[in-house]
Amino acid sequence: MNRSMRLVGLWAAIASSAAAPGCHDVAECESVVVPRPSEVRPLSGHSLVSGGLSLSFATPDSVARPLEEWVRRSPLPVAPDGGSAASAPGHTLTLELSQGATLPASAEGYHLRVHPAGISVRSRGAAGLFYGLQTLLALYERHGDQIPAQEITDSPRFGWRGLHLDVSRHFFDKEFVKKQMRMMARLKLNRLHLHLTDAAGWRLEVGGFPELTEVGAWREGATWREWEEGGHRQSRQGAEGAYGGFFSRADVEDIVATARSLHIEVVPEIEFPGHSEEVLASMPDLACRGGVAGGELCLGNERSFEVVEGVLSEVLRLFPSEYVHIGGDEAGHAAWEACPLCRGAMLREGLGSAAELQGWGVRRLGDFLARHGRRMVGWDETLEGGLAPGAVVMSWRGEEGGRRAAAMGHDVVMTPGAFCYLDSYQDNPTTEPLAMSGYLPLPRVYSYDPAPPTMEGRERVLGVQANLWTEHVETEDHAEYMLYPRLFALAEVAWSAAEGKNYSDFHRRALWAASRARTLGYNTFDLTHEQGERHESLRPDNHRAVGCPVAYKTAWNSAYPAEGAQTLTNGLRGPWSYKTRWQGFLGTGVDVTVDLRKTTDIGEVAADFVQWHSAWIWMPERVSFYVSEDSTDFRLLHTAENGYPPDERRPAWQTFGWRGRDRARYVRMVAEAGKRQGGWLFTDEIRIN
Ligand code: TNX
Repeated sequence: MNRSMRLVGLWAAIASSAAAPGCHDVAECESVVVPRPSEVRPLSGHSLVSGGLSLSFATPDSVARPLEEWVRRSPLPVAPDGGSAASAPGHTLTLELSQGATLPASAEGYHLRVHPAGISVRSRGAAGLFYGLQTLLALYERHGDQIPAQEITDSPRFGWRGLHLDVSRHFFDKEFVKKQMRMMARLKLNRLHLHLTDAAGWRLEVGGFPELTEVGAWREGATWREWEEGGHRQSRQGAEGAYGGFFSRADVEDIVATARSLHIEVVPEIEFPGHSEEVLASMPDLACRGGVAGGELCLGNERSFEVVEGVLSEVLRLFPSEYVHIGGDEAGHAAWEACPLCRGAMLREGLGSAAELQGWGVRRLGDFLARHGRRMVGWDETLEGGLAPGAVVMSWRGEEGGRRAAAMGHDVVMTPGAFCYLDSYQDNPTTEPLAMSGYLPLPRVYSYDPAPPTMEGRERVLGVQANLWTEHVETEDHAEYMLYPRLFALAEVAWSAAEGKNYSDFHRRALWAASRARTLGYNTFDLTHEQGERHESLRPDNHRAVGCPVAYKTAWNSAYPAEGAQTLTNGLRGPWSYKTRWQGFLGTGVDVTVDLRKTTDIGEVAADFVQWHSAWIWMPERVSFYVSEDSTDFRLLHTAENGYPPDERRPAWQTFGWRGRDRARYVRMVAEAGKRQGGWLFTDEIRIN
């Protein structure tokens, strides 16, 4: 069977299996559309699309042609010759550009009418017509040939509805990118932010700088981890064992053309001035001179700006986007501070610190882009060194950067790690594939509000974006597994009004959307088998020490205080995320004593610890429990040795404890940290029974 026959067969199967028996009208049929439309009004009857729709356009040709092409390639049934509108009135699909007063104000909004007399989509803009078609497609896939009559009025909450894809840490080719854009379009997402460059690989062919793709695009180590553990070694195109790849200019043209047809803007990111080891490997003369190693471009060397502006010129030729992202995150300062050229630039420009030096460099690029009619976007660090007024801030280190930027009058895109980082775990971290630190299940993505009513400057929030970093994402299947269904939730956060949010309704629609996605060949996480939050954390544990005072010989770290002195005896055990309920100790181990308030029979003492390698959190080497009558003389009860391998990257939750028979008033726990980087220990709830 050839490919197109297979596809036809597949679509036929979808269309027939989609019709849900017994679902006769909208009031009865639960909507399946993701993201949830603003308003759905049931009408009576059905629209019959069997036999194919005939298309009718009340739009200029330039709008009609791409829409018609999209419809013809879509699963929507179209009469073979396009049909004659006059001969089959009930089978007409009319697309109309209109300024009608009842239409949503946004050119991305639309009005869709499904009626026995025909189907119409009306909008002020081509994008709105396109989104109306996406909704129609979802209805068709759900109901098949008989779509219950209804009217939908819909428009987006935000103009920036984004997905970020890191193609540097692992390279994903243009076919993969186009496939994800097709799903984005179904979800009414309209910005694809491509992280094209980073230390682990440069992914864009640039005229005039062949070394960037001959050297910078290739590394030793097929996976990011091998490269990382091997000491960040760059390779060369064609060298044995070299891993890499890049987009040729033709690839970019293809991606951009596809994006345009799907009403997506591709926002390219060129990392500057940090995360640039691959550039330094390609052009060693751009490194600082002071003998301190770093992954930053030397900002005192004019050649750095010549190269970056040369690269950006190519970027501007290839990407027609309004926005260009210049990175700006996580730049170290040590190399600049030691570098005579950078120090010279600071003196010359009157810059008091390395942060100001970075701000100066970023502003230069911002001016460069503005002169070419584009707007600069940067990660929230770009705010620190003083930012040009028109620049857009992408807030990733929590929401604070975004809030500050908005209050200062900058446009912002919210993409805080705690809600938008799809490289974190979506389910039980002990059984899921290795991911970045953090637990971000579907309900949490869905719960996010990028611009709550209380936010100062909330009108500055352009929108919201999900980020998929790919340090641990090595294959296409894995990337899709991390994206879906969480991207459905993000799409709904970005498109649908915050009022009327309802997770169980969304969950039902997400199950449907995930099953559609699988039929279409996307590898999604299986939501039907979601395990959910750590069970131990779900209900209070009413053990004997609940509410008892705890004396701390070692102080918790102020970054992870949990509930302060109450944390370890509040009856609540920690969840998958180490950021709540768990108390963090840095470099000191843990030495705490629980006062049971009177001498008590005890049969069990236990506490939990976490190991989370990517967050530098380790199991203790050993945990000893002591008892005492007077809190002065302690007798050892038990020492529990750690059995979990310190090098194991898979996160783990382990109980260290003792069972037996004893009597005591004071119970002391001493957890010793190993000699690991940072030496974080995270513990929670000392349970005594
Ligand atoms: C932080 S988000 C980074 C990325 C990493 C990511 C991993 C940002 C601007 N920088 O370089 O890939 O964390 O979650």
